[in-house]
Amino acid sequence: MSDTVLYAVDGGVATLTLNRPDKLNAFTAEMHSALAAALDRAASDSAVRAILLTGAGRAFCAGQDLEDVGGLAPGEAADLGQAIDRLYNPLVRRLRGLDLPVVCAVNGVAAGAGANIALACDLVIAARSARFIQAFAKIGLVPDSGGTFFLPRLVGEARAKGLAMLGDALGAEQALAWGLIWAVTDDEALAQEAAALATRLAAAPTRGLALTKQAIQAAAENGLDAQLDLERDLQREAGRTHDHREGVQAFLEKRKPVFRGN
Ligand code: T3D
Repeated sequence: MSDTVLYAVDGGVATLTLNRPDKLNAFTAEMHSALAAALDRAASDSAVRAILLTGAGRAFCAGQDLEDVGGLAPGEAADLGQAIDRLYNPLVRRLRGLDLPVVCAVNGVAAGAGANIALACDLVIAARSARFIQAFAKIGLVPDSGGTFFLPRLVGEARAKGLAMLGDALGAEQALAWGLIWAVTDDEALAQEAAALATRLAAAPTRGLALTKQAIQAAAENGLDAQLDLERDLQREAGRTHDHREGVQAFLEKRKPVFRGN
C-alpha cells in the first residue's frame, strides 16, 4: 500500500491517516487509490468495528492537489467531471455506504474537497485551531464531494451560500456553533479524544449503528411516511441481532453488555 495513507488497527478501530503533510495532505490520484484501498480493507476486516480518519502534520486535507493535473499539456483544459466521477464521488459514496461508524478528526485546515470529505463522515471532531474552507470559490469551481448536499442540510441555505460563495475560513468553534460538526477539543487533546470516541463506537452494537446511519442518511430525501416504513424495516433487522438480545439481557441482569457487532 502507498504511504500516502497510513493504516493501523487498535482496539477495534482502524485509523487512516492522510499522509502528505508537506502538501497539507492534498489529494493526488495515488492518495485516492490508497484511501479507497484502506477503507475497503477496514470494511472487510471483522476485527474492525469503527474507522477514524485524520491527517498527518498541521492540516487535515487541502482538497485536490492543484499540481496533480494528470499530465496535461500546457493550456489543455482538464475534464474535472471525470476526476469527480472517478475519484471524489466514489469516495463520498464509500464513506456514506460503510456499515461502520466513521469518525473524522480534523487536526488542522480542511479545504475544498478536504472539508467536504470530513463532512461526509459520521462524527466530526475538530481541533480548536482547525478551519473549514470551501476553497472552490477562490478558483472558480463549485463545491464538490457532496458539499452542496451537506452544507445546506447542516447549516441552512443562507450559511451554506455564504460559505460556498465567499470561501472564507470557518473556525472550529463557529463550525460547532452552526451545527456543522459534532465537537471541538483543545489541539493537544484531539488525537486522544478522537481515539476515545472511535473506541467507544467500536465497542457499541455496531450493526444497530450501521442501520441508524442508513436511516438518518435516508431522512435527507424521504418524506415522513417513507421514513416511518424504513424505520420499521430497519428495526425489524436490528431486533434480530445478537447485540439487541445482549443489550436487553445485560440491562435485566444489571451488568455491562458485551456487544459483538452483529
Ligand atoms: O481538480 C479536480 O480534480 C476537481 C476537484 C476539486 C476538488 C478540490 O478540492 S478544489 C480545491 C483545491 N484546494 C484549494 O484550492 C486549497 C488550496 N490551498 C490553500 O488555499 C491553502 O494552502 C490553505 C488555506 C489550505 C492553507 O494555507 P496555509 O497558508 O496554511 O498553507 P500554504 O503555505 O498555502 O500551503 C503549504 C504547502 O502546501 C504549500 O507548498 P510549499 O510552497 O510549501 O511547497 C502549498 O503550495 C501546499 N498546498 C496547499 N494546498 C495545496 C497545496 N499543494 C497542492 N494542492 C493544494 N490544494
